[in-house]
Amino acid sequence: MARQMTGPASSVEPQGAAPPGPPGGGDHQLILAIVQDEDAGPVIEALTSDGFRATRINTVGGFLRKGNATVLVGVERERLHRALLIVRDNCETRTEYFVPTAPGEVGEPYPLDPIQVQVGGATVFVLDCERFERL
Ligand code: 2BA
Repeated sequence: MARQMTGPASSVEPQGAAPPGPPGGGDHQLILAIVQDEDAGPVIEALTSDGFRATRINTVGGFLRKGNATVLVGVERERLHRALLIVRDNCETRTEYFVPTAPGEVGEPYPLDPIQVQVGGATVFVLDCERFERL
């Protein structure tokens, strides 16, 4: 099951004891964090300095069509909170502008007024890991 976390810092506060893992004994979770390009380096550096392993995939946002980064972090359940704090603390909210277009009379699209959007900090999904192995 995926849990999306955006917005307030309280989202990453511990909610009591860690919930039990899924049947079958999976004790790992997979964090899938979509971050802005500018934040990806600091996020990965901070994670690895704290003993986490992380993978960066260069991705593109569907709305702005701008490059961003998806950071995958496999974590033991009891270290999930720490990893989420690191992601949150290394991602900024930034203002971007999106210029929509409308079809023109001669086929050439023409630009409309720019739309301002707030991007980030991070869009985070946490998935239960059915199985984790290093082969
Ligand atoms: P984009 O899809 O390029 O979206 C960039 C920002 O544009 C979003 O920031 C949001 O502020 C705005 N935006 C997105 N879709 C919109 C819409 N239909 N109408 C108006 N404004 C819209 P964030 O929410 O911080 O998202 C940053 C990036 O995270 C997204 O880049 C996308 O790559 C990813 N993302 C966000 N929510 C997602 C979701 N539910 N599933 C998968 N990826 C998601």
